[in-house]
Amino acid sequence: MATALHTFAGLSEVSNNVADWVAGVQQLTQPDRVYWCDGSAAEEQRLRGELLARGELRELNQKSFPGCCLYRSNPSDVARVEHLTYICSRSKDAAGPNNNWMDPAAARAKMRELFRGSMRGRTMYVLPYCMGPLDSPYARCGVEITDSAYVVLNMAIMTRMGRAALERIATEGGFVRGLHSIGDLDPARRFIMHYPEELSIESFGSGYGGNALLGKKCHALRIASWQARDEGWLAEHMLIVGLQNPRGETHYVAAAFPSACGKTNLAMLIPPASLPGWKVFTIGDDIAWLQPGPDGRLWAINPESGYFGVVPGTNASTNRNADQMIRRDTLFTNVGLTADNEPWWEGRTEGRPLTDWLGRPYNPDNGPAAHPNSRFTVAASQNPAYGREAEDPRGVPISALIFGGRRRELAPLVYEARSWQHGVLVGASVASETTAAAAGQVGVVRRDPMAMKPFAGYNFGDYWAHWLAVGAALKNPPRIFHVNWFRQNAAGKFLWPGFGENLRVLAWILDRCAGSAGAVETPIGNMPLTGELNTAGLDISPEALTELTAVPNAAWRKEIASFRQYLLEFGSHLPDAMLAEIDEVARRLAAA
Ligand code: OXD
Ligand code: MN
Repeated sequence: MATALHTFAGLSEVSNNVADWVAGVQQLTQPDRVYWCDGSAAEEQRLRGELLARGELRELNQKSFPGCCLYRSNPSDVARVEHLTYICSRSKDAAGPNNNWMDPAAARAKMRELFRGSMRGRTMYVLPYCMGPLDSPYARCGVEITDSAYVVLNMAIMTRMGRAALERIATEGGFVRGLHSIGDLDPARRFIMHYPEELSIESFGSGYGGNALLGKKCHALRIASWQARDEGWLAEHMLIVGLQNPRGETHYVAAAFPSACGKTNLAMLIPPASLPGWKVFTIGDDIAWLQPGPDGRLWAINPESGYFGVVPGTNASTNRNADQMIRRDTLFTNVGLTADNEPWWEGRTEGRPLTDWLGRPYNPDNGPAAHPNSRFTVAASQNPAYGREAEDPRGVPISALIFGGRRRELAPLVYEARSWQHGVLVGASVASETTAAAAGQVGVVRRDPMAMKPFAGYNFGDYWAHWLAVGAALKNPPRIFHVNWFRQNAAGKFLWPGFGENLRVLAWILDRCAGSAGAVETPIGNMPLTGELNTAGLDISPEALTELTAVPNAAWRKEIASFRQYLLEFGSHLPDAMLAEIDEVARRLAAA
């Protein structure tokens, strides 16, 4: 539906829908100024200059890190707050046991009081943005209103933000409304609310990425997953990567891993010297929107245009692409500093920390120099492995979907689901040790189906039913795999080298998709035949390989029994097909 256009403060054309909503928010929040972002480079420079002048941003060494800045967040505001994140659907059942729920009217009333006058003395920024290429039919738009200039700088990198997005909204009509205020950063007055039926988000009291950059987790995952169910597609917590084999053929895979489990590293993988001829192209590192294509395959776009990545651990040997990419025009959040005013983080091989992320003189007794969830925000196009197909409005065709978690024990290096239906069970079985990306205890195993526990905007039971329906409608569905790069032996040593060597596993996966690799059936899925996983040039003992591909029967029976209990929590929403699949796995384990 086309809406009328009219002139509004500094932007020549704007949708009436947006202008009316902005006026209402202005009245409620009482900012001193309203500023409409046009998304230009000059605007970014100006805002950056203002933050630098106010001391909210700090310029880093401009010789070695040109265009780079440091932002220090409030120490109480360094991660996503899942316990304060709500799905406010009309029915509690629709949100499911996997979400916190609040009645939408009650949530609106609560948030109204928090937002009332919250922008007094501040500038209210209006950010129109597009998730996905501006000319893609799969892209969706939103407008975020925020009182944080830091959020504006991030959103300018992470999304297609500004005039062009507003023009698309003006012709399309619909958009996701995101209202954000940092409030007083009091953790007791912090809430992230989602109203999926109204395509709207309200976030108060946090300036941290996942809570405040509303295009990312709030829109592109929680709201979009709900929209996707209504419209027949999938919004997933997945990287997208293109793999060109030595014969010059490129295939794309999408892979879901929980936060801070190496999605960015896998998306930018550097092929090891012992696997010559391979090339890797990053399409996305965190979110995939997957649509059934006219050819019966699943096609993917990356709704984002930048990376909001975990900094610690990044160096030339773990991720050379990221290491190079963040040496210019990068916004660092919560890292330490060297005496030369360079950023420093645990795992950085150059320099030494002088001050920590809080600005204190570095003292290891106080903890790490960089916060474990410190981040870089950087344009995707700076990645040396950037795949230009990320801008293709049609997206890229997906050959394989991969699920994985951080599991010290049990989960083998790789296995393949027997079918799409079994693959949905395999995806739902993802469990992982928690990381610093979310507030709370680190290192405890929790169930994280499809790596979407913090992000599915509705009842997981209905979500699995939707996955089953999407697969059933595909003529050529991708094959589904499960991987685990993080297995350890009894002495706590990693059994698999990971990083670039993960390409060996991806190569087997692609061979399976091409029908050229054999597999051995196990009760949990298909595994590489002996010798079919290329380990040439890899320093790995036969014992480690045996351990990596073992399916210990008693431990797996226990796992399946506990997973079955978990599935039953979804009651009548749990599709029968999931129970049939898990019973089949149990039967195979009993027969083995
Ligand atoms: C992220 C996360 O920031 O998953 O991508 O927490
Ligand atoms: Mn993520």
